[in-house]
Amino acid sequence: MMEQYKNIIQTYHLPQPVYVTRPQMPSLEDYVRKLEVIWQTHWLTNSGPFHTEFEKKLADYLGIKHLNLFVNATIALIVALKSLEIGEGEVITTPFTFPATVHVLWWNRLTPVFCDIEEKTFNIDPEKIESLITPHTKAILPVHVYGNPCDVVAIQEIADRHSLKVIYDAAHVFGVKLNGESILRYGDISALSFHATKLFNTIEGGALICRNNEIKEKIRFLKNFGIAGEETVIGPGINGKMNEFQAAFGLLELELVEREIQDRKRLTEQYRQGLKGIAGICCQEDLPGVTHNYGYFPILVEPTLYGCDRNELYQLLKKCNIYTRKYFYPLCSDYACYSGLPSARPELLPAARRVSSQVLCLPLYGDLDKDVVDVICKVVWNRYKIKL
Ligand code: T4K
Repeated sequence: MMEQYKNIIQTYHLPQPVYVTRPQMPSLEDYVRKLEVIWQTHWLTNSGPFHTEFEKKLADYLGIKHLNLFVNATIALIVALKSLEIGEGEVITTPFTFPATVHVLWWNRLTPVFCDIEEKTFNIDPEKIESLITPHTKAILPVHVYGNPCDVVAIQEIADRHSLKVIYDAAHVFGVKLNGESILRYGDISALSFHATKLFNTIEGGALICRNNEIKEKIRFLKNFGIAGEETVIGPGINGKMNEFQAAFGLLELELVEREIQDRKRLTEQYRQGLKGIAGICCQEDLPGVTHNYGYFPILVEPTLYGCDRNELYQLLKKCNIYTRKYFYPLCSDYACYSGLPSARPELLPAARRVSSQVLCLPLYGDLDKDVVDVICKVVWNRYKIKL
């Protein structure tokens, strides 16, 4: 297969590997200054001074009120479901996501019910939700995939009609706004991820955003073993705390994130321009009313128009030292642990199947060289020209 690509590989092979992302990091000097404070105080975790400062500054930056920091988004989502006391039953979610979204249901003894997605945003399709609701349905768990907001209004209307909770997997929407307001204001709870591969990172990390102080307090106990005082445990909890090293990192990242978003925006525009006119390569556009964060750059590869399928393009780019990712392939509904569920039947999820088989996330991060973006676009173009 690669024989016909010899010329492309020879011309465009990059000397250094380029990965789908590269974490933004503060300057080492700045971080060392924070570490010196930790070395003086010996306060390493359990709501230390950096944790307190970061929690407040982060909530201010995001324009929301009630926020709890977490060690990562997965534990945060497990706690979110516990905090709403929805008990056992079914939760409607998307198969087009990272495994964590669905696994947190398993940890809560809840059964996932997979709903198909919208072709345009790759998010759960509100028009398909209602027919999946049964007397056992407890909640909806949508994901704002790649930072594109779900149809939050339609989802809330359905939830209200059927008295369901809404928990957003908001791992990708750091800083995203809808009509000038944070997207994190929607739903009962939203969970952010600050994993190293995210636009905004604290090495590992996450946060829950909820609607009121009562739930915020409940979450605070749940993430700290249920401890309310030296001699008081008010219920079963877990250890979901963010430590001081993560919080200190996060404080410095907050100063850099606006610049990171602007750099990614510029590169996104360059990609869109560079790939324009290639039949069978489809890029996502900005959505009306949305302030995007440019966390990912996904394309869809339609094989009959483009001339080869997504997997072949992935391999070709890899030969050029360009490591793209198939986020999210396979679908969660195809994992052995979930494929036996009635809602996992392939014919019920046609849009998710198509997107999952065609999607490819191209490298995107603030200090990605614009010449590299140019090379990536040229590889995609040159593969297309073989077909012409
Ligand atoms: N919900 C959704 C919708 C999510 O996308 C995620 C996480 C979660 C929930 C759970 O959040 P957390 O519990 O993690 O907070 C990565 C991340 O590990 C994962 O956090 C993320 N989603 C997912 C989309 O991407 P992998 O398996 O692709 O990671 P990995 O290690 O292959 O990294 C990708 C590339 O990034 C590497 O090829 C090189 C680069 N990289 C990675 C790391 C870790 C670096 O340059 N430096 C690094 O330190 O899952």
